[in-house]
Amino acid sequence: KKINLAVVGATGMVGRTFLKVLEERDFPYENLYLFASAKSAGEKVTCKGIEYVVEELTEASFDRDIDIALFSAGGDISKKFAPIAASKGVIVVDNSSAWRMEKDVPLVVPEVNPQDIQWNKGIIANPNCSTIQAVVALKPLHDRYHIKRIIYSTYQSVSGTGVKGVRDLEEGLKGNDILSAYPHPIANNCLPHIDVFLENGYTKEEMKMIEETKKILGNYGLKITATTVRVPVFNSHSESINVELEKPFDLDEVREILAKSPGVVVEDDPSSNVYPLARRAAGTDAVYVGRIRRDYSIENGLNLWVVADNIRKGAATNAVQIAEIVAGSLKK
Ligand code: 11C
Repeated sequence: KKINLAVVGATGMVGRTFLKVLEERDFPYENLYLFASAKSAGEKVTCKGIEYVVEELTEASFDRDIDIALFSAGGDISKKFAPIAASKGVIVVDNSSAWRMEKDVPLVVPEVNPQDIQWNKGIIANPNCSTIQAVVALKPLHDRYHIKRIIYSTYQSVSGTGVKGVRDLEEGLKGNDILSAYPHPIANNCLPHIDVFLENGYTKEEMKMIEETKKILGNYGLKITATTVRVPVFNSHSESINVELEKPFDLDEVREILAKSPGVVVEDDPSSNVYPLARRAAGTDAVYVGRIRRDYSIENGLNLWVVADNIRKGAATNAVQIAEIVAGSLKK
């Protein structure tokens, strides 16, 4: 069954990756409509060998027969246009943070909580990139051993900031420290500062990881803390994840469980220098897990190193996977 699909924010970094992923996965759409701001309207982009002209997003954009819309045009656009689209019968898969914590909006990672898609009321939220890769790795362990506490420490690439972050690093590596994306040079630096600082001393990125993890795992009693750091890497976020499990575990069994889990690739052979690497994860859709070892400082403590491409699995691919499930459930 073919459906009509729209992409909002089609010319942005995630938007272009949507088109690449739709093509790679041969998403079964009949018609594709591409929208962006007035500034980008008129640009031509290609998907599945067909050239499309990007249209300006307006309130009338969804008056056509559109079944699903992938949004990645920032929180303000989503706040305004996702309800308009939903009111016209479109199911929105929104990559911004605008709707994620709303009670009647499912927050979905298909490998973790696909069942939550069912109770959508027209908007389904795609989680933050750093949360997505973490929960893909943690969910199978939560199911088997039950997680009590999580400590996230992240090493996040500049593509998470968008084109400005990428340019700041490119220029910085040439010795030209422009500060268009960050308050300090990113080249040869680590900034313990992603998104804005909140009153509690955490950054918004840290609180997103904490709150989104609880919602996706459906466990608001989980104890979680996070430190998120921007590092001079172009693509892929890396995360050190320390977890305290309720039940005792066997390390070989942990490796086996992870290796069998959908979306996970275990790369864990330290004696041969094999562990997940940002450069190798870039351009792929898997969540790589390695450095699997005990935390001897507590009972049932476990350490993991988790890496994934933040623009693909962390954004575009995850949204397209959600859209595939929605498309499968739509009847015309
Ligand atoms: C970053 N995680 O790496 C952010 C980007 O809420 O979708 C994605 C922000 C979001 O800077």
